Amino acid sequence: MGVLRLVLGDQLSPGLSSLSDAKAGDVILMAEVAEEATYVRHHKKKIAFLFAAMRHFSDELRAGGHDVRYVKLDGAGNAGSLRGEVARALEDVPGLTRVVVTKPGEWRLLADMETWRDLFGVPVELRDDTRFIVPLTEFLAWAKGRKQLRMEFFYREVRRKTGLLMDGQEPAGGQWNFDHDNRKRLPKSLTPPPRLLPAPDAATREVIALVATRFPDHFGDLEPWVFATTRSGAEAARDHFIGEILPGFGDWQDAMAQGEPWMWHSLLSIYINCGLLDPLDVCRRAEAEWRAGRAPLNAVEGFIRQIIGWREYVRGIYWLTMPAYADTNTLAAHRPLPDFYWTGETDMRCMADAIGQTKRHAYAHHIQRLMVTGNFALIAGLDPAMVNEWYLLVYADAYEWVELPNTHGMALHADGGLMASKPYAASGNYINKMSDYCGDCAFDVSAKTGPKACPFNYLYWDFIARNRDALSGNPRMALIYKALGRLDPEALSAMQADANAFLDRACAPAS
Ligand code: FAD
Ligand code: DLZ
Ligand code: SF4
Repeated sequence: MGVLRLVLGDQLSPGLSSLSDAKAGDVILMAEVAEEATYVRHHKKKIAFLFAAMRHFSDELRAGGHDVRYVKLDGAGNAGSLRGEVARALEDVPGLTRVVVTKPGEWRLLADMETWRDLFGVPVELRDDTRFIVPLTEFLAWAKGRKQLRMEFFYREVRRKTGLLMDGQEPAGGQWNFDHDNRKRLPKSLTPPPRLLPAPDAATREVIALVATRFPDHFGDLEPWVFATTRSGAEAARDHFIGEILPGFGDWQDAMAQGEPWMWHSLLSIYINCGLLDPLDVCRRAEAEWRAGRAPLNAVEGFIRQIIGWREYVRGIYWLTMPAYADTNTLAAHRPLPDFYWTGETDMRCMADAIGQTKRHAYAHHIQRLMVTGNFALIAGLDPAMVNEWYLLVYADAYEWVELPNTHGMALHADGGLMASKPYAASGNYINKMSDYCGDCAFDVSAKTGPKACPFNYLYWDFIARNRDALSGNPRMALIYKALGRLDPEALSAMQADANAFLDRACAPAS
């Protein structure tokens, strides 16, 4: 009487709830399946990373004495879906009478799993994912009855709950948040530090070849390889970040520089989200650096806030609001995605840089995702469903529970302001302030209209004018609508005409 325990590609944690009572006679199923790789056409590097990490984790489980049924993508009889592989395992292995799985991070898969009991005629137990710091029931209790679900207040609760950066009842350093110290532009004299970018091992090379053959038309490059695919490799990346990079994380958190994809960011989301690293453990190690005097508080607080604040918060928002959340489109944005989101070929230097590195590495840091590609999508009025799909497939750390609230809510304001009290809309001025992109751009960041004008400038004012009904009642937008009122009507019309002409060209279907 054994149990079939399904472990998904982003559940590579030995402490997983579905494994907590595993015993002799049970079978752990892991499966590389076409359906998960193609329901959105994931970046080649993302698929290769996950398959390689899954293969290494199956070795870890076997070394721990478990019986693992690992189905490779090109394995004989691969059913092509998780559902199909569970059915095949129940058929092939005698004596399996139950299925246990930790709940997935995407609503579509959870909805599917909820049909499995009827489909297979055996009990299917869906267990909570306990790898988060705040159980969903706690988040739902926090959210209940609140008019506004602001991350900052949630974050303070998690600081108190975990004791991270607390001196008794008070926040360390006397402040909860040191963000105002974290908005520096990178001086020309400073170069970001070199990073630990592991070469692929044999298992990873095998998977890279498999992905190249099976998914040649998917977005993105397989080379150069930049990710660890083992737990020890992820731990080395963590230790390298915490020991060498973390002290600069705060100062340069919002800065961007041409040809510098990593800056002082941790590059750890990919490992945390698939279970190779534990989020609370990473935060405790970061705190220890501050307590030992090796990293400043603005860096450590900023880093910890992203993990125990933003990461936990967006997960709560996702499960609180799905599935209706994905269908909202409160700014009625309907333009299709311009082709340059796929090719990176545009004269806008900032967009070309952010999309180019996304193609190369399946990575862009937060400010590029929010204030370059996200900001463009927002002010251009791109269709949220298309933008969400893009973000879900291009980044190696993307699963819908984390990608959707960040894109739909934070970047696109498509949820009517549930997540962000005002849209993160900005003109070229913001990008110029935080980067060195504009100096080398074909467009002029100080020009507002005409063929040389920075598109972010006229798109920004077109966005503000277009959404007057939806946004002008927001007190945080009052100054902007005052400024709109002061604009010379002819100048505004010229910007609106430029915006429409630009978007008609950019969003035209490829011939
Ligand atoms: P760092 O800048 O070093 O931050 C440290 C850690 O904090 C990250 O590893 C991550 O675990 C966490 N973190 C930081 N910001 C966020 C956030 N807003 N939400 C959740 N966790 C956060 N993050 C994802 O993990 N997956 C996504 O699919 C994803 N999509 C995004 C889409 C958009 C439009 C935006 C604006 C942000 C998105 N983010 C996403 C959040 C953030 O950009 C990434 O977590 C971060 O860039 C990952 O790189 P890093 O590990 O170097 O992060
Ligand atoms: C993202 C992904 C990919 C590309 N492939 C697989 C796979 O073949 N097998 C698997 O178990 N999981 C895969 N995943 C991760 C799942 O899509 C992920 O578990 C769900 O989206 C829920 O977060
Ligand atoms: Fe981007 Fe405009 Fe600057 Fe060019 S001028 S890099 S388009 S912000």
